[in-house]
Amino acid sequence: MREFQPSSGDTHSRAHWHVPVLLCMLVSSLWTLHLFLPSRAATSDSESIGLSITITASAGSGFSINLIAAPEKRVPSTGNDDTRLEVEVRNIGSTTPLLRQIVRTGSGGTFSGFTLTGINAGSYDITAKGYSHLRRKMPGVSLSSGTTIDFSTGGTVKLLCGDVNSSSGDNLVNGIDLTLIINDLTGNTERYDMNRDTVVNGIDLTNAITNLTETGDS
Ligand SMILES: [Ca+2]
Ligand SMILES: [Ca+2]
Repeated sequence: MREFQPSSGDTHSRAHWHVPVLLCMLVSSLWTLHLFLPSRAATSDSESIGLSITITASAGSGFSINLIAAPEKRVPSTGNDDTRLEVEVRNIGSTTPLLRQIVRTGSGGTFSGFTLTGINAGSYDITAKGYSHLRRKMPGVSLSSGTTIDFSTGGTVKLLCGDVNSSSGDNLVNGIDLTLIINDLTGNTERYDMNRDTVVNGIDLTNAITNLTETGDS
């Protein structure tokens, strides 16, 4: 028997058959790569996204001023002016505070180093309200580092007493305030002790009645 040997013609025929098949496989692979790989344009777009610059307007870093406020009816009338003082800084003509802060003034009615955080030096309305007193506003004052704001105008103007309701008062003296004082007669609640002689009595009630229906600056 003769063992089968491929002729040279068979070899040529098989190679001839393989060429188009390999070409088809190559085209198919390239097409698959095109579908699943991101296009060049898409890659460029991705690279351009994510580069942004944020510019934030900077608020003032703040500065400190000094305050003077004198509550009325204190006995003695000097060296007895300490109070819980609520201070607001506002844009001129506005009643919305840019800053509200409560401080405790000393016996001379002064507070040094009141810091206006986040506010630039300039002109503002500034208000002060005592713990038992109506608000006083100093309109359009120039504030900068070291400024002293004297709510007593050299000791000639005092904060009116008698507003003792709610946490900070309602800036009005009326029957609600009088009732609170009456209910503490013979007591020693600091807020009802208008003259600050450590006892709440008829003198404190009379001081509040003097200002009945008075309202403070808005
Ligand atoms: Ca009141
Ligand atoms: Ca008293």
